[in-house]
Amino acid sequence: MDGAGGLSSVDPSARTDALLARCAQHGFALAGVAEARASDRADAFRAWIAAGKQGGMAYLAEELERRTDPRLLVPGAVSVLCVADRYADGRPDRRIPGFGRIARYARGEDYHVVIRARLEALAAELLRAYPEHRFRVCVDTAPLLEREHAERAGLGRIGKHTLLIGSGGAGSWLLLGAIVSTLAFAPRRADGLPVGADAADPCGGCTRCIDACPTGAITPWSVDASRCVSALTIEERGAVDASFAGRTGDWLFGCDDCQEACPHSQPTRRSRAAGVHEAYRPGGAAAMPLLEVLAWDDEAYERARFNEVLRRADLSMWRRNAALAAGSALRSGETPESLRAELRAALAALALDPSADGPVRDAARAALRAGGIEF
Ligand code: B12
Ligand code: SF4
Ligand code: SF4
Repeated sequence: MDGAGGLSSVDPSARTDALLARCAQHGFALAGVAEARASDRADAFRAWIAAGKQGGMAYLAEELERRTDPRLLVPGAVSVLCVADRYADGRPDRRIPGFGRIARYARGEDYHVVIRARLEALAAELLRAYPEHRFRVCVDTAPLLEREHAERAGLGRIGKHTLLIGSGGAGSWLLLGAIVSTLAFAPRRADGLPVGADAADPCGGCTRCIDACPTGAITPWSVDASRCVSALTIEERGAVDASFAGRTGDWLFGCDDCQEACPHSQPTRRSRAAGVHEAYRPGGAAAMPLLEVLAWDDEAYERARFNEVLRRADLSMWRRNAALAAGSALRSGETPESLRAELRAALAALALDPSADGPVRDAARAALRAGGIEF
């Protein structure tokens, strides 16, 4: 690594080559480097906050300046290395009536850990070569607009559903990470286009993700998190507004509807060739029986074969989410009558269960109402 063309080269272009080669060795599907500069769309971000679209995630409004400029996050930052892991190939799920699904990103290992470990190793290597510099690893939780930087680094284009659609047929089944660096690397796009170029607009007149969103959370290039099923089932730890009962589809944890609808994220020969990182191969369940989850107690929750991602939702959230999904099952024409009756009985028992938390009982009542049963 210390050769003239290695990571510690004085030539920014040569060390960028070495850095991107290292990313490939670490198994990242896509990697590129962008100049560290302020967001071109800070106004869109401010408007999003002003409209209350952050929902319960108040932290998103708190560090607005830092979030929209990596040079405020890491003083002296000049470059942002952007990487992506591919975690799914878009193959449709087998849908079983009475089961609630788990979003694909949560079926394997925790990407925060998987991506961070490799980026930390890379940052440590850089720090050994350049002890006077800072290399801040960001995976999801840092105040950084990961998608915009990734777009600049040529990893893909942001679609109307606001997700990054990867270059090279990767679809939007990507998880992102970044290193914000005070050491200069030569800007380099993952898609091979000249720096500063705009890749083709992936959307044109398409509105499939908008039409597919079960709660109407998407307007072009903006997601209202106060309506998004992903936020309602994973981020919201308390009550979910009764109006969402029966409208959250069959999702128990997260939601992939907008991605499943997108023409760029369908399984094709090209997308299959793009490969999926092995850490995200489903280790746990892709779906769970709603009747079981509705009846969980502390012991059953502890026994559940959960990975670290799924454990983030506590027992109360799982039962609440199951109630919401049961409401959708009651409204669905595909639910057999016998199952419908069992779900109704389980929801009614939950609504009256004094040991269940308030948000769980409320969700059970709302689900019954969504299924046309006054309770
Ligand atoms: C908060 C958050 C959420 C929130 C809000 C979602 C959202 N769209 O912002 C909730 C909980 C709903 C959520 C859900 C999901 N998330 Co999330 N989330 C984040 C997080 C932590 C911050 C995002 C943020 O800053 N939002 C604020 C809004 C305003 O930012 P923004 O949409 O990027 O804003 C830009 C656009 O409005 C854009 N814009 C405005 N006008 C225009 C016009 C044009 C033409 C263009 C191109 C852009 C554009 O400019 C703004 C500024 O850049 C990021 C990680 C990170 N630090 O970036 C992960 C992240 C975005 N999430 C991710 C994932 C995987 C998901 C889910 C798929 C999980 C799931 N299956 O349930 C869903 C997808 C929902 C969706 N369609 O967005 C991945 C996305 C990877 C990818 N391929 O893009 C990220 C990057 C995490 C990661 N490290 O991989 N998430
Ligand atoms: S994740 Fe689901 S609820 Fe959220 S924007 Fe996409 S389709 Fe809508
Ligand atoms: S579904 Fe259509 S509009 Fe939505 S992101 Fe994909 S291409 Fe764009």
